[in-house]
Amino acid sequence: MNTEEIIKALYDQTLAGNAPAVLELTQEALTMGIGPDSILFDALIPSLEEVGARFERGDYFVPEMLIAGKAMSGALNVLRPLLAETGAESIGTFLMGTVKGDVHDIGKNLVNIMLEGAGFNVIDLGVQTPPEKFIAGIREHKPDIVGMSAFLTTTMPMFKVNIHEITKAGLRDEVIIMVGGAPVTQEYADAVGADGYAADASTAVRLAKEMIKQRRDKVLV
Ligand code: B1M
Repeated sequence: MNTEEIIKALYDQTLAGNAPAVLELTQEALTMGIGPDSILFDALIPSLEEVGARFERGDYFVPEMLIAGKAMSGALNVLRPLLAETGAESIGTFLMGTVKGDVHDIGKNLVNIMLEGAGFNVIDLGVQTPPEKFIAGIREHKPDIVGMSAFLTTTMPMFKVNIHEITKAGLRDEVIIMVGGAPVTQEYADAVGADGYAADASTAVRLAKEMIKQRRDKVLV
């Protein structure tokens, strides 16, 4: 198979939720010298976008979405060390979680991988994270940034609840709060009182670095 064929096969097999084939093709693509970012952005992510579109049209149901997600996660495990390859020193601690009521974690995991690659120490609270777990995480790990992901319009309001609870616990000034996830927008992030929003993993990394620098510069003035 040439590059184009293997990318197409990865796209098709992810769409079909064929985890063993996706794993095998990912390894084959890497052996051929195809970059991990190309595997991700040219095959896996577009395929999951199509899964979502089919779900919206009623052509796919939850089980199809689930197996496609599993196939993607398997490939992500192989790509993780390659995407996160770095010699960088830790530039800050990032506490991350998907909000309460939400089980989506592929996007969050991808952001984590890219953050680790950029030199962040990432503490992942997992999915369905209630406000008290964010608060306990802040007390325990003293992160520079708290990241919250939400992937459903019904779970996005948890950002506001979390920020309210963090404020009530007296911890709001200690941390930068960043939000993201497919349905989230800059306007929504502003409305709930977050400090930052990013639409994708690489923007999230850039913004996280910028916000940490701004905060440290402010302390030095
Ligand atoms: Co769900 N699901 N799902 N699902 N699912 C979506 C999100 C949906 C858009 C599909 C659709 O209708 N088109 C839709 C949400 C509609 C809405 O609310 N607007 C939906 C629905 C409705 C549901 C259920 C309610 C279905 C049901 O049960 N009837 C249900 C909810 C369960 C729950 O959470 N309580 C459900 C369940 C599931 C599965 C479990 C089957 C599975 C999840 C598997 C898993 O994550 N382990 C699943 C999947 C796979 C999807 C789709 C197909 C793919 C999501 C994904 O992984 N995308 C999705 C459709 C879609 O998004 N196209 C869909 C790839 C990922 C790399 O992108 O997640 O956007 P994304 O992450 C990006 C950015 O958002 C950003 O960076 C990431 C990387 O670039 N980002 C951040 C993420 N977090 C960030 C944090 C930041 C900054 C940036 O700062 C802190």
